[in-house]
Amino acid sequence: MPKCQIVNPEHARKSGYIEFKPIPVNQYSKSVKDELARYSQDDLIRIQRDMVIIRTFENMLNEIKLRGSFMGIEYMHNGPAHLSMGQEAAAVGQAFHLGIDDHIYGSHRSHGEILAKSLSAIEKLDDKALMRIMENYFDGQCLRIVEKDAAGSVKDLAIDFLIYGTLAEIFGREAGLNKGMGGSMHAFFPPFGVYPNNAIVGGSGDISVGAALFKKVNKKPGIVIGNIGDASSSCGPVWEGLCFATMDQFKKLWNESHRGGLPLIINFYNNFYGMGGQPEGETMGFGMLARLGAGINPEQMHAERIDGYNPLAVADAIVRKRRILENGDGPVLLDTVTYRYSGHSPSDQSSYREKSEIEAWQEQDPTVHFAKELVETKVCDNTKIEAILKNAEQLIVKACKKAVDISISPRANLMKQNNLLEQTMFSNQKVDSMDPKRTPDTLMPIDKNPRVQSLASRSRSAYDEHGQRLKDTRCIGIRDALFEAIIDRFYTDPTLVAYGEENREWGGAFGVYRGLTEALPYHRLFNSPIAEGSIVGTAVGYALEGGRALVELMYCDFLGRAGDEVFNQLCKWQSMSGGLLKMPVVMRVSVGSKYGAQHSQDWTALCTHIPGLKVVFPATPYDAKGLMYSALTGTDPVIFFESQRLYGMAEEFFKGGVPRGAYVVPFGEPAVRKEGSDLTILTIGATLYRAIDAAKELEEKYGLSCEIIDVRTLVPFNYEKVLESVKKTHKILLASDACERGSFLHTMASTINTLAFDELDAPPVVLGARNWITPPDEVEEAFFPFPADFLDAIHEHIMPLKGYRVKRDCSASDLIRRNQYGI
Ligand SMILES: Cc1ncc(C[n+]2csc(CCOP(=O)(O)OP(=O)(O)O)c2C)c(N)n1
Ligand SMILES: [Mg+2]
Repeated sequence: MPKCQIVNPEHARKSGYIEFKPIPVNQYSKSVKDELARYSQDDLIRIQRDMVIIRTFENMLNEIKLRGSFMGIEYMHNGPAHLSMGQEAAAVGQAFHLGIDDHIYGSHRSHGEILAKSLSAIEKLDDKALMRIMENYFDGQCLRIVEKDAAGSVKDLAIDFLIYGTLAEIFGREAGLNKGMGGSMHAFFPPFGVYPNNAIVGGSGDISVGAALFKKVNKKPGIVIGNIGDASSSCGPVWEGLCFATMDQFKKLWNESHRGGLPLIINFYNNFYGMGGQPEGETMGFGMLARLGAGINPEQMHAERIDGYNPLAVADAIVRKRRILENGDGPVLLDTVTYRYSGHSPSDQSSYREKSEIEAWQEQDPTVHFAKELVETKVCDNTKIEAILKNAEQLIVKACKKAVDISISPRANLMKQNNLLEQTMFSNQKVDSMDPKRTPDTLMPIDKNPRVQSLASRSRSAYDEHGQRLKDTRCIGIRDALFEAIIDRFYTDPTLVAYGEENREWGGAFGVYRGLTEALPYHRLFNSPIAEGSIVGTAVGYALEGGRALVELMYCDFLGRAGDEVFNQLCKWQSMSGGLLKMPVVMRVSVGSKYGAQHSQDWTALCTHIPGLKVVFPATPYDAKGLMYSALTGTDPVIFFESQRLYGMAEEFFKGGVPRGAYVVPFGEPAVRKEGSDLTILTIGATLYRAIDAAKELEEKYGLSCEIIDVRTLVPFNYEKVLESVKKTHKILLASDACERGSFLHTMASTINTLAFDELDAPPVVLGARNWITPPDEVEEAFFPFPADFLDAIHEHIMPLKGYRVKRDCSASDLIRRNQYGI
């Protein structure tokens, strides 16, 4: 709690009522005639054209999915196609007034939105800009295919590009908008302001908030719209996103220069169904979706229900709501009424709804009714309306022929070495500043920072000049080393923001950020709601827009709360975009101790299992600082593990201690902490220090010389040093604090087996924590691997230690027993 906001008991205990304002429901009542002053004839015809292009596009996909052919073009499409026939007016109305700088994020049902927003962008861009976009997009790969038989204007070419690029993406072709790696549910095209569409229901609910945060923090033009379905209104990421988006601090605490609400519209395309369940009337209790905004903030999110069957009603709402956002009074919630005629997907038999219901909506079909109004108002005649349809069919047939033809539209060859996915799972770039032209907003010169000054007098090393071990409190610890790297980055990269729970006044849960509060304005360091999903999801959105985010989840035990954001979003957008987007997000998590079952697990295995994440776990201050530099100058998502046991740990290994200036510890290279010849011990994180104690005992009592290797980085990892060591020692024990079952060490052990089987005298042995809950601190010795466990494991499974008696049974039969019980 910032000290400037006093919690006054007199105010808090006063009696009264909260009052709600009426929520507008379908208040727009103008006709085309009424709007003739606002829209030119061309505008209105274009609205009709865009709706019809979308309808024809979706009809084509429906035919292909259901019958394997469209207008004589045969094709089997096995992938998904969530179609939006019936929803065109909502998408076109929304897109009409949006500019290139306005970004939309969407869902699995977003073909219509991609086309609508892009058609609107094509109209607004001049020929030169359009050509530049098409030529530069993946080196013109898509353009080359469509320009061969181009005959019309540049805008016509751009429309061909859009329709072919979208369809080729849906069919998984390399010339598709995302190199065929996104497919139907994830296709997008940033140059026209179309940002990632998400197959996870509600996925854009927090990602779009992060995108709006980026625009606000970095003063970028435009607004963000998060388009999500009505059934996503129950999802955690959506609720967390709403809470994050409406934090009071934007309007109350952020500096004048950045004060005001997020430039964000959370728009629910309300087609009244999930797959088969009905949010209104069945699975939710809000009565009407627009009510949701009412409880979120005093502005009730300016929520409204608007008629998505009238493109002009939607376009009108976007203009009105944009004004609210531009006045700094956002965000806004829209409940856009619409309806899908097709099933959830083409295979769906619509058993959950009456045919008469579908027909009732079809009778009000916007493509028919709007056309009728255009003719009645003499905007155009029926011949024009028919020509629009004919033209749409020609466009779609042309694109479809090319997209199904494997000789014109091949798929990416993923069998070859260094293929598209090998190149794009990580972007592996080094970028000092994501916006080098700007100077970072800070509150004081770095050398005036009180923590920087106080650290100046600390020893950089754990040892004094006589080799005496100093008290940790007199030295730079891991906590300080992290701070040094982080504050330096804040003074280099203006886009860098850090947030999470208790990040500001508290200084981060474990004091890493102490001193940053004085240095940084609110918009660069702030407390988030206790909403881990949105902490990570907004960071994803922030990065997709071009910024760098450093977020913290306190304990890695809370990873589950951000499950989808970590396991489906953070890790996948670089490759799902075909390498177009970068994901410079560093997520700090700590491995706890002393706090029992729900606060003390090592969940490295969960993260290393996910393709697309880099995972590091420093155990020394030198590495903590150097790895943090690597993480904060990289362009990939990094899960940065820290051990609470080690925050105060001083530098014992690097001669001269932690350097004062900047340096990088490259990802992937393990460190040999101690050389030896009889046995290799490989460790992750804090187990390093217990391995050192075990090695001492092994040397003193049993004459065994141990080589200790600290992995430092789990993903990526270079095995060379480990293999060299094994060639020398022929034996290896791998130890970490993670539960043994499913531990990442088993992957490492298996790789070592594969690569060095002939060198080994015994199988690589994995020593982890027991496969239990973490018990309380007082009895944790029975759980985590301590030196005696190292000796037990070595004695029992690698080499007998003369005269040694195991501390507890870890024989083969006990191993079998424990596995039989799943413990
Ligand atoms: C987290 C998650 N849960 C379930 C699904 C399966 N699923 C896909 S679409 C869908 C219904 C979504 O309904 P809504 O959000 O209203 O969007 P609509 O399909 O109506 O456009 C479901 C349950 C999913 N993709 N993601
Ligand atoms: Mg729905």
